Amino acid sequence: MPFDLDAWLATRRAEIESVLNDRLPQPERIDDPGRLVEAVRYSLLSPGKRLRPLLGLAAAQAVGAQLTPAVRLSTSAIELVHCYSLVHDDLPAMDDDDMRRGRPTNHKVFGDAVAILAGDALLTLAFAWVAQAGALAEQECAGQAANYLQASGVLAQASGMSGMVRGQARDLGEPAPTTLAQADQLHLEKTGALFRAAVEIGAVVGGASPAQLASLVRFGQAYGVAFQHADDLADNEHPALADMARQRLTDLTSQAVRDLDGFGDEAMPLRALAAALGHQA
Ligand code: GRG
Repeated sequence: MPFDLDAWLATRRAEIESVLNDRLPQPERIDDPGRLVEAVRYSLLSPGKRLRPLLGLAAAQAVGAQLTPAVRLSTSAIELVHCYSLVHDDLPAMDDDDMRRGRPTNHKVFGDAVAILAGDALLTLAFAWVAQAGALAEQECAGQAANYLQASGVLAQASGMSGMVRGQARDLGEPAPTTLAQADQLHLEKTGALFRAAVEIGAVVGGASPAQLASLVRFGQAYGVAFQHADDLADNEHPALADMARQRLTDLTSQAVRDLDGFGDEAMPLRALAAALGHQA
């Protein structure tokens, strides 16, 4: 029977939404000075595609792991980092956007100061969730915590000044890319680092072998760079590079699918996600 990506995505998305909603403080049960929790819930529970946690779950599945509460919590943590980056990126000091995910941006509703704090809270909560996931996994099976410690390092490395934050600094501080190589470098850091981390974290908490991990890291990196090329093409961002970017998108997604050659049917969600991205070329 052919693999039904839409059905898989709908099931996994519902699981991720439950984690996000249930694990955040519930406003009716807490005091919320400065409307910080309300601001965090506003952005995190707004309708995003949840692509990064989905990729994490798909990677865990690819290495044959059960999608346990610990696996779901640690992969959902990546959405917190992504959401923080969107809230901060939308601020007047950065992209100065009024709308995000079809709604007014966080700072338009809560003000700049609360939006900064909401982003800070999301980023720090992400690492709390990975730590809590490690404790949960250790209860399920002794010795698992080490994988979650490793996942936490992967998330930090990808988010910070050798990954996404570095890419944002490059984007703000340097002229727009005029060559495909420059665009690739920017995409690798600003967008690709977190996508790569999403796949790597899923693989690590899923107990990947070293060979599986190496293949999945290559997959995640190719997928992440390809995702940003597709996003730029859809937005007509760098028109002079469009033809080359379209070819690069095809090449990267084909490479990503080949990176999964050593995997069985468990990798069908990852294969289908990469193929769907390639169809945007
Ligand atoms: C502020 C530290 C800091 C970093 C910002 C990733 C980033 C760096 C900014 C996001 C701005 C942006 C629009 C980047 C382009 C591609 C991208 C990451 C789009 C949003 O991702 P989707 O399409 O969004 O997965 P949803 O809303 O579905 O989660």
